[in-house]
Amino acid sequence: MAAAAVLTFAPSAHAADTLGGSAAQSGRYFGAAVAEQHLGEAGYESTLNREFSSVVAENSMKWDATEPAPNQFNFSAGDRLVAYAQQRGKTVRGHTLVWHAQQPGWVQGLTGDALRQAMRNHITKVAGHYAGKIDSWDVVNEAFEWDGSRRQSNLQRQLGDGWIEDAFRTAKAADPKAKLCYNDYGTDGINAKSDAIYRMVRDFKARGVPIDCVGFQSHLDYNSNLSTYRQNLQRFADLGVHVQITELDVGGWGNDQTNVYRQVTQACLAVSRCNGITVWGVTDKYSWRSDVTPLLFDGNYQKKQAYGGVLAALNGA
Ligand code: 9MR
Repeated sequence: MAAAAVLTFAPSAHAADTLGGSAAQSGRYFGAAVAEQHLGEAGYESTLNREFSSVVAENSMKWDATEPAPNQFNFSAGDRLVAYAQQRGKTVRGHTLVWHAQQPGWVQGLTGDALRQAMRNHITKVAGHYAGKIDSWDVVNEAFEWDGSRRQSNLQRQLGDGWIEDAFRTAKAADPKAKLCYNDYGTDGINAKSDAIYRMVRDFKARGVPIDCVGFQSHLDYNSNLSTYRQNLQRFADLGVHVQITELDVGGWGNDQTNVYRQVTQACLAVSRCNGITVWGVTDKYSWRSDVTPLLFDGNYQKKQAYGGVLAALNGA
């Protein structure tokens, strides 16, 4: 009889000293949104390479970028990022297959079945192109309003409630291995919007619609109230999906952001199915909210105070 294999892990002498390394201690990733045009800038690349274990394209995998004309695909920028990540052992999130914003003009004019076929073809071709290379896909992005109703996008108006389910089933067929996520903002606690998404995910799980994860964008401010943030993550996790913090940034408006960054990190660590955190950019200077300096590195790639708070939280302090 073979002896039971005993795996021993050398206890780490000291806590890890990068975001990615520290998150890995609990099996999680710590990622950043990347705009490929900044690759090549020394500080950008060295910070990305040192600190982050996952990347997501800030814009280049969106519909307008990948399918500028009907059934004509351009994967060049996305491919560059995927190759960059693979060469450095980083995982890739895919963002995003279907969204009401950043649709190419030709999609905005489609109605009825033509829009349905265009959506399915887009998902099939894009998820198919990257199949096997994406850890998690944001299949559908931002389909709900604050009050929990469906956003009245062209997809919703033309296709009715079933379009989200249709998108997930199509993505599953195109890339059976990726985790398939629903992603949204304003879901930073228990509220009407997160309630509605919760009901959708519960219904999908009950009916076998393929959904594996929910992304919580978490575009926050230094004084955001996060009193039900962890509880909200946990209730989704309890449905049997992974939860991920997907676009974290914290507007500082001149104030220290450590407290909110720390709370978000600790909430993810407290939920076993929260398997990763992504911040929405590497440096304040290229952030979509650069005026409120919301990221962990300043414009000179210096670590901000909040960086220390996140690192300490990841290391269990
Ligand atoms: O950061 C992105 C910015 O560069 C784009 O101009 C913008 C276009 O809509 O999208 C930003 O990213 C968004 C993300 O794709 C979805 N959630 C909200 C993000 C911030 O607007």
